Amino acid sequence: MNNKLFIFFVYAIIFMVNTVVKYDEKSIKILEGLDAVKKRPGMYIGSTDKRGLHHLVWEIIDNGIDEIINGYGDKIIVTINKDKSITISDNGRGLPTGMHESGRSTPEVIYTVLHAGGKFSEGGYKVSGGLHGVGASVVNALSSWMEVTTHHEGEIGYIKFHDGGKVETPLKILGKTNKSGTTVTFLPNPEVFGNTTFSFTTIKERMQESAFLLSNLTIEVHDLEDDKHETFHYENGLTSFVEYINQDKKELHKPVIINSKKNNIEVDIALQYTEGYNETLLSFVNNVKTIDGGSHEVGFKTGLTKIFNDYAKSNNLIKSKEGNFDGTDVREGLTAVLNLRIPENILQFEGQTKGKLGTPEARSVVENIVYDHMKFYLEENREIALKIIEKASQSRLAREAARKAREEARSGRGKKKEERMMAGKLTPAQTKNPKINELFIVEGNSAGGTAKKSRDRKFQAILPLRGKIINTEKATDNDIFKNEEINSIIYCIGAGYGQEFDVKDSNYDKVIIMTDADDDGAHIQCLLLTFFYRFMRPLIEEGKLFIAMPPLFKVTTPDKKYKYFYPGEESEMKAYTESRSNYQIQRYKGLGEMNPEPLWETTMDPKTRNLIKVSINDGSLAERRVSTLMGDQVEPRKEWINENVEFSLEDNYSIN
Ligand code: 1YM
Repeated sequence: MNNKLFIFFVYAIIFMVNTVVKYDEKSIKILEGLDAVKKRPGMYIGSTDKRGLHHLVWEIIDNGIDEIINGYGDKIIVTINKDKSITISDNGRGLPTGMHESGRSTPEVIYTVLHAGGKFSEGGYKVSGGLHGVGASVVNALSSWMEVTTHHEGEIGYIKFHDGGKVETPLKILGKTNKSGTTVTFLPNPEVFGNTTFSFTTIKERMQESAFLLSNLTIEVHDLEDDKHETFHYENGLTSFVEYINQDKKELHKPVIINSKKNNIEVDIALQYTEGYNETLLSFVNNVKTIDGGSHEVGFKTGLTKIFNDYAKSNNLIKSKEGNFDGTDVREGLTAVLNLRIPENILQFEGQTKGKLGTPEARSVVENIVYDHMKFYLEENREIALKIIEKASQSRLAREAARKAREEARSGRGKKKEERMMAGKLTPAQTKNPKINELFIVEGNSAGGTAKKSRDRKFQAILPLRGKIINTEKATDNDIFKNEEINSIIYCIGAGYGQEFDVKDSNYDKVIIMTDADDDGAHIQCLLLTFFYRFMRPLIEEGKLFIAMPPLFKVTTPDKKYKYFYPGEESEMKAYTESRSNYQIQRYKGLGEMNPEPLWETTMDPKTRNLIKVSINDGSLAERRVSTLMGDQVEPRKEWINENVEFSLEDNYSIN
């Protein structure tokens, strides 16, 4: 070999070694990045429960939706597969298949480098705010395997990963195509997620919401395991959204549409008043739901309150001695959806889950737009204006009457005989400490009797309910407040109800619903939850409403050892009994049949009991769910129950 050739070889080897070393360093870094995700999944996706599991799906879907928002493509398909994996595809441009400067293919980089978001091209579109945009690589890191297929500029590219992001098949070109788009399939790692079953309902509801917000988008959702399919497409966007929320209610007018732009903030609003009393306000910013509201909602409320007061005054509809409408008066029966587009440079999300808009400008922008638009609308539509003002006046009257009644009840004056009787059913706690006291609402007198014997009388009060309480979703206010059981509850809690409810006045730190572990008990729970949701919602929002979990079985062995089993633990009990030769099973048919000690130990003793905290994950869904489950129409209820009720106990009872 001549010298030149030798030197060339030496250089070639040095070059190769260098490249390999660099490549390895990079790959180690990448794996370290993904390892961090595996070690602390919660930091990246919030949690590893059902919510976290679905977060993976939103992450991938959001990438597809971003592509469509940018004007590429108009369709997303989500398919839950039989093997528990999930496939998401869009018909956008497809992922580029070229090599990245690191020597890896672009799809490999997107799916293995943490925070490879921010997209590729300069001036590319904005990544959605909130929890989103943590990157497709996080999903890969938490998956047993993931496959990505891209149809891009005439070529089909394919890459596969396994074990949380290790490349199994590097990007290869499978052939030619005249389509474009991206398809991603992944199987969540069962070691990370306790439960890896995707919920068709959860996905479907979220996709429907996206379809309402993006009127050119079509979304299909399929569940191949249960053979369920839905397609969403709403040309009328937010208008359809509001009509959908109000579908079981009586509306006062056609939805009002507001679309305007100020200081670079684009505001879309649809609103519609109904004959009912509930307020539903939903808001989104850059297509991300702002569950905890924020400056835009504040602006919306202020603008609305101002315009109705100004309109009523200038049209002599408020007498000066009557005082102004407050916000809740002008929002009674209102359904409104806000959707804002805010440029990235002034976009701020706040709060623990980043569900609250911080951007201060949004407040005045929305307030002014709402004020101006509604002023024009009310002047143009006098009849509708009068109907809404009438409703607000009624609300103000009711509010004032309730306030007076509450003041009287507090001062003990005007306490009626019936009220004293109702309170007579209550077995109060010995001390009166609202910071620690607990109220057990118990089904039936016999269960009430056991509960009375079981309780710690110092701080636990027992209120037995005689029969089933009235369905507050279906009944008129008049019937509701004639109902004795409802009155007892309101009276015992002592903090008012409805708009006048003030959680600070509650006599109890915890209100605990304690029913039998059977169908009847579940029904009573439902009725009580509906009541609390409608009339004492802050009690739920403040985390003060609970459901007790009495056991269903007690298994005792000859050595006098025993163990309790709860609804849904049938298989655990089977395993327990099968591992023992001699045992006795006791089935509790109801709380009334239990002895005081076991009831105390399993269900009432704060040290040993398990309580389910009732929470509202998502206001609009809760609203729809309560309407569906407790309202007039039978069909939607049947459908929902058939689709969703597994008749087993879940660890978190949330209205979501
Ligand atoms: C089913 C999931 O990811 N679609 C998708 C993603 C991307 C592009 C197109 C795209 C973007 C750009 C140029 C650009 C990208 N996402 C990322 C990242 N669907 C799905 N469709 N060409 C194609 O922004 O300039 C990078 S490209 F990093 F955000 F994941």
